[in-house]
Amino acid sequence: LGQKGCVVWITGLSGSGKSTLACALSRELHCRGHLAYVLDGDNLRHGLNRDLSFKAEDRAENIRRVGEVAKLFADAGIICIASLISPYRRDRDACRALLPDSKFIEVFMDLPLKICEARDPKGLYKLARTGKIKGFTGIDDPYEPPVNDSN
Ligand code: GGZ
Repeated sequence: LGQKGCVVWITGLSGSGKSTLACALSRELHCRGHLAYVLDGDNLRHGLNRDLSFKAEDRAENIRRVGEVAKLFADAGIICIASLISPYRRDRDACRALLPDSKFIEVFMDLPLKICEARDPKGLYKLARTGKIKGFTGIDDPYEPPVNDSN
């Protein structure tokens, strides 16, 4: 017991399908008899992380907190699926460093900005393009894709 706990960390742009994948993965794992729990960035920003903005320091703090919580779930033997934009490599690496390498699985939703923007499920890209949201990831804020050093 407790040996199955790990963190699946899903990173990518807004609208790239992180939450959809997290939800589908969680359902599939439950069907197969595993304990899984989703930590979704957008949801957590209404509770645990309601005090945080989208400036770089606050994104770092957002990710740090979720990384710590995800580690607690993993320690409890649960497969924790974290879905956050987590745009900075440094912040993601800090979460990875909390766990043994085999217990932190990074998943990159490698979707071009163009497609995410065309989907625009919440109309946020449109607001960002027209300057009504400032510092939107992919528009006027950075996203650093993972580098896969196993290739
Ligand atoms: C990026 C923003 C922003 C800005 C609001 N930049 O697609 P969504 O709407 O539902 O999910 C996004 C969510 C991002 O929260 P995260 O906690 O995942 O971000 S991070 O890891 O960077 O801390 C998006 C919405 O919040 N949103 N303003 N300026 N996304």
